[in-house]
Amino acid sequence: MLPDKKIIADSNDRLLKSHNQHFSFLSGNISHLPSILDKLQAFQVAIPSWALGTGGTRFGRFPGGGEPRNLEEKMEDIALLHSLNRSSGAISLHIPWDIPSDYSKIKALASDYGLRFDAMNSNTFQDQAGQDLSYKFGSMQHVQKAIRKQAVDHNIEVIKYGKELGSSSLTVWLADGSCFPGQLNFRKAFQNTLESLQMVYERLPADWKMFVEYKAFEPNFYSTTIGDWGQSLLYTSKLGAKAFTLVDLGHHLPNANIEQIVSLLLMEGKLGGFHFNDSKYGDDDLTVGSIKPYQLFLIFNELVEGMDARNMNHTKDLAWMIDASHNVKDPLEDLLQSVEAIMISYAQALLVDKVKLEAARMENDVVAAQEELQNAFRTDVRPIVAEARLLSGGALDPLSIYRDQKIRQQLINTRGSEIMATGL
Ligand code: RM4
Ligand code: MN
Ligand code: MN
Repeated sequence: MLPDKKIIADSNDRLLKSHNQHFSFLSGNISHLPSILDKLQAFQVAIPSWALGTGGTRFGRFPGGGEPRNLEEKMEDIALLHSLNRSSGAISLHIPWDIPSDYSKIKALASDYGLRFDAMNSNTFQDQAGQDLSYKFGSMQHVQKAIRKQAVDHNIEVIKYGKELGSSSLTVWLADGSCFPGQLNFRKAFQNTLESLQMVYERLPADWKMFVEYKAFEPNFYSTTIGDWGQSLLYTSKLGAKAFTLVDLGHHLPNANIEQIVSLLLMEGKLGGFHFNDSKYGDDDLTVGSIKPYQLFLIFNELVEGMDARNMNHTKDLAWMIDASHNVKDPLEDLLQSVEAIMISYAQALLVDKVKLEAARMENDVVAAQEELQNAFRTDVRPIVAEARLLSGGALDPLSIYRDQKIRQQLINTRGSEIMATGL
């Protein structure tokens, strides 16, 4: 289903004149444009294997047809996105939703498509068919050792799959916590979880990283055992140098200052992974940039600043993943929009004049500091992002090709309209 190179080239030809006008209008004023374009071209964000199907809520799920029937077809969908935007060249697998059956076949397919295996995700928030013990009252925190061991063993198995595929990181997100006061001894829950994480950490290959993701609430509504960045940082500090905190945008209480959180985690060398989505209320998993684009820009500004302060490589030194759901949109269109929003915010963050901003701060010139950030945010950088795509062999307008080629209909024709992809 990958669009022919000629289709992309023809579409670009049609749009080129107008694109060039917009791009040259912008480019005259930006001195470090070549470096921005290089960074945009290098930047890749992983697509999780569960995001290719129509998501759902706990009330219902309305599959849109043509969903991938297996891991191979999920990879085909990501390759399709990547061929259009050249920025989604990685896949993040969720186990057991997407256990690879034939490693060499899956690896060969990934290399054909130019995809990398990013972080592996374990799942101890659901019970699977045939599973011995239930996670109803938690997994790594559980009062029963046998259940904790089952969760640990599962994570060790996930590492094994990842090693076979060439991944080099494990993301642990736990739904563990309590729904009612009195249900849990917080200290024991923490200690059990730490001990379980340590058992997994011991089995981490030397060149691997482990990401500990936090979330404020849901599915537990009174306490979450890894509920915020402070708790995650406690675990990752105690675990060791290969353990890092993972920030998921939707996992905070309303109005949390996420940009400050990422800044401090980077300062400590403890930010390892980042999940993109957007939300109005909680873990809504809406399209990136659809609700609070200014916040996304402010976060990106701190990410860039904090990574530069530590000489980190923007592309390789953090694991970037989209973590969103698609209840009412075609998932592939939604993912194209998400990647575009990420690239826009990243480009805007690269526009900020750090020297001027710092000078304004030193003078306590609050107005100048705000102006510097908002000048960048209010610049329409879409022609820069499109130029980077063009230079990488992608499409000037990915979404229009997807629509003009009626790709969803083609997918329905080959895969059928009744399929529900594995995932949430
Ligand atoms: C959780 C969390 C994890 C994701 C699962 C599916 O809310 O964000 O990162 O893997 O959802
Ligand atoms: Mn997440
Ligand atoms: Mn989430």
